[in-house]
Amino acid sequence: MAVERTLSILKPDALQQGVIGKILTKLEEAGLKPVAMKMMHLTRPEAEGFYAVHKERPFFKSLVEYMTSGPVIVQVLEGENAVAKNREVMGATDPAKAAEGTIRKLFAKSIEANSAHGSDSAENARNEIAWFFAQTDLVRYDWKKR
Ligand code: IDP
Ligand code: MG
Repeated sequence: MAVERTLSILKPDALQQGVIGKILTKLEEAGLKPVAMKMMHLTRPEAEGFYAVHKERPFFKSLVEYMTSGPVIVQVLEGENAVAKNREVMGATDPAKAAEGTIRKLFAKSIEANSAHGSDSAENARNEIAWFFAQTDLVRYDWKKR
């Protein structure tokens, strides 16, 4: 399995609850390393653009309201099988259905305020990373040293 990258967002409820460190610990323990990271307070156009694939969904307006309701951390995670690994550590979209020990099971408030975002495919990961970061924002690790 190759080292790959994925886009991760720690959503407003995670920052509001003060669980950034606990979430990052879970991700690091799963072998994922941040290679770019920034705090943002998303504007409406940024949130609408990022979630454009969901614009016909009934929850779109509410999702945009929520994602612009407070600060977030947007980060690029790198590691073996990073896209699937991040989603595994996050757990199911609905915290009521998320597996024990997952980020969403532990911290999510609702199916909407569900603490974390993770890209769902390698192609979407590339597009989502490019939405938030320039190539020059990404640092490099020597994976042989781990
Ligand atoms: P994912 O984040 O697990 O990939 P998606 O279906 O891509 O889930 O939905 C994007 C985001 O939209 C979710 O993480 C959640 O914040 C919100 N969302 C998804 N389904 C619902 C819903 O039924 N009601 C309210 N918000 C939802
Ligand atoms: Mg999704």
